[in-house]
Amino acid sequence: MIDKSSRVKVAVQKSGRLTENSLDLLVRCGLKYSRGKDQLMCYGENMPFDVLFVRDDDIPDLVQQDVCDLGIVGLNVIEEKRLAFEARGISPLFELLMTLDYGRCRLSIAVPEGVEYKGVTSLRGKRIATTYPNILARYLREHDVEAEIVTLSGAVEIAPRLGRADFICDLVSTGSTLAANRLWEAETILESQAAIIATPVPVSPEKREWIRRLTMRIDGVQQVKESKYIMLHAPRAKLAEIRKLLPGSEAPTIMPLEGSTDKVAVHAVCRENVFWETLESLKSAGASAILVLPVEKMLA
Ligand code: PRT
Ligand code: ZN
Repeated sequence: MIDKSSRVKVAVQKSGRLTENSLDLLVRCGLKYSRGKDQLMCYGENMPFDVLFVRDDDIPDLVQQDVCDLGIVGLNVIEEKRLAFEARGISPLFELLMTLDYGRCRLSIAVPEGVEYKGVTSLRGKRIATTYPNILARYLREHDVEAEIVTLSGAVEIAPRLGRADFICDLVSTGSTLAANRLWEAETILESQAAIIATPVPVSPEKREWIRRLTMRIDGVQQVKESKYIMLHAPRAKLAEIRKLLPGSEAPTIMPLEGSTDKVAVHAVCRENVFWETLESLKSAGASAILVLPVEKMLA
């Protein structure tokens, strides 16, 4: 019988933009899991972590109410809920543990083509449609602008065409949805990415230790993602030039090549992505037998 109270419950978006990356991250941190029959939970087989699948908007509430110990969700949702909880005088609030390197987008105010806009003051007395009323209200307050916030649950981008609002405030990543709806991005009010939040209720020492280990592993996973291991042969005379071309690398290992006096082997960990252009520059500088390998794990 598994003791459920010592297991860390993590809320993850059931099906959406954050689902695949979040599960992938947990797997990279070493979690092996089996999916429950109802598909609502995953049970960790080798680590005491269980995953609960829910709508992203419910994640801050589940963590705040200590139903889940951790939750993975966008900063946009976290911030909106935090402001709503604060307005209701709820404390202590869930804790932001760390940000993650995916789910990037921004919450922006957008203006319909042909509508005059001369900066934030143009919003004065106008209607702005959004699904983020609290973040928008804070922004307007900070800019000393009074406007009417029209809170919608979705399809914000069509509100101006339907005559329900003058402007909108919505998430943007590539900007193509705005363009398709003949809107342009005027102000960014929040930069967002996925993040982990933790329950405001103190957890047992065992759980705390597992949460610490998870965040350490996530740090490691995020560091190696861009890292590459480069191996190449270099003419001794060109070594200085070639070393300068290796992106984000510390001191490389330099080894003699059997039967060659003028060439050496160079091995280096590069902490930035290695593009084709870099390989071409290395080759032009005299490097040969260039090999780029992914780094699987790293513990500094
Ligand atoms: O069903 P559930 O409620 O769980 O999912 P959801 O539909 O509310 O959320 P989902 O899956 O769309 O997004 C989950 C999270 O991903 C968001 O809360 C953000 O943190 C993050 N994210 C990153 C985005 C985007 N990029 C994004 N582009 N969320 C939404 N969008 C939408 C945006 O609202 C707009 O409609 O995509 C459209 C704009 O995209 P571009 O590329 O055309 O600019
Ligand atoms: Zn949602």
